[in-house]
Amino acid sequence: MKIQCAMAVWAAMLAQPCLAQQVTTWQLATGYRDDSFHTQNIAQFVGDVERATAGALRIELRPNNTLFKLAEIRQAVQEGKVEAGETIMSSMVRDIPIAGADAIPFVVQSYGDARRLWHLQRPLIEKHFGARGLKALYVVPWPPQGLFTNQPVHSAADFRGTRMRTYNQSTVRIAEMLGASPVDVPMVEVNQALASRKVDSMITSAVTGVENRVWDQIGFYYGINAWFPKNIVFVSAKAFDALPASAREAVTQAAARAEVRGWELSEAVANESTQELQRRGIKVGRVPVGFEAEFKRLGEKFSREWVRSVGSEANLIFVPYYLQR
Ligand code: PCA
Repeated sequence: MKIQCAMAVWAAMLAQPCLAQQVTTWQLATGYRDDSFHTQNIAQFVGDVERATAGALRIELRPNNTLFKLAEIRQAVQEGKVEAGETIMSSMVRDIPIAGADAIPFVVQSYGDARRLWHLQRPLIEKHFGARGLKALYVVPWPPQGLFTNQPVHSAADFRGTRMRTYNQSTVRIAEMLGASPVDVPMVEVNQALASRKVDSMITSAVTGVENRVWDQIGFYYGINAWFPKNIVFVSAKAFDALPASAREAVTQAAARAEVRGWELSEAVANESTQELQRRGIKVGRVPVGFEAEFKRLGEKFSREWVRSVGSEANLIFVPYYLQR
């Protein structure tokens, strides 16, 4: 009996340190695959946070649309169904129109431009996120958006009656302007959609082409640098505020590092994947000059429509953006 008592005391003492360390677990939902460079960057962020908090904050990654579909993730975090998430900013335009500023054709032409745009867009995103109980952690761009087609392109007329894969409002509107039918296909299903001949062309990055091994169906990639869309990683403000100050600091610092690392990764991946497309037999080149001019005119039309629909917040970004040039 005595021995049993002593053992119980020992067990309680051993258990103490575990009880003292309260572990918080968040889930982080994303619509992209584990092997996407964005997801790999999130995995490093998660590792940094776990290390810096000595395991007190664990973040479980839920990739591939398994928890929520990409376009539903912001709402799910807002409603407290999941603590954290990643989505592409332009998927939020119905609710937060200014989030689409990075998907306007031919405004941003380089990573430097993309950075300037983000500095101007960030305060507005933070304001809209704040109003919804969300906290933005960091943002990383996709490589520039190019044009993939199964036939060589000569003019805008080539798209009439064809099917164009879309992933946001910009790609839908461009398909409409070109006279193509927009077909919404999540990034992780692009390969399948091409293999079953559901789409003839798409605007996306070279890395998305590589990840989906598009070379069996797609013959041409035109580096039109249409825009640099960004993914945003965010958390419910309630979940964030519930952390002790030291853990909040660890998350903020790991997020700042993830942003720097992600932008570098994106640029490196942009070059590597364009080369990979070429190695796989895709013809990589520029669109004919005449088509480029037609396409730029569509881009201007798109910009006018966008500024009209977004209103005064558009000026807060684009007046300084063009003045800084
Ligand atoms: N890939 C994602 C978004 C932008 C990109 O380059 C996609 O095609 O859905």
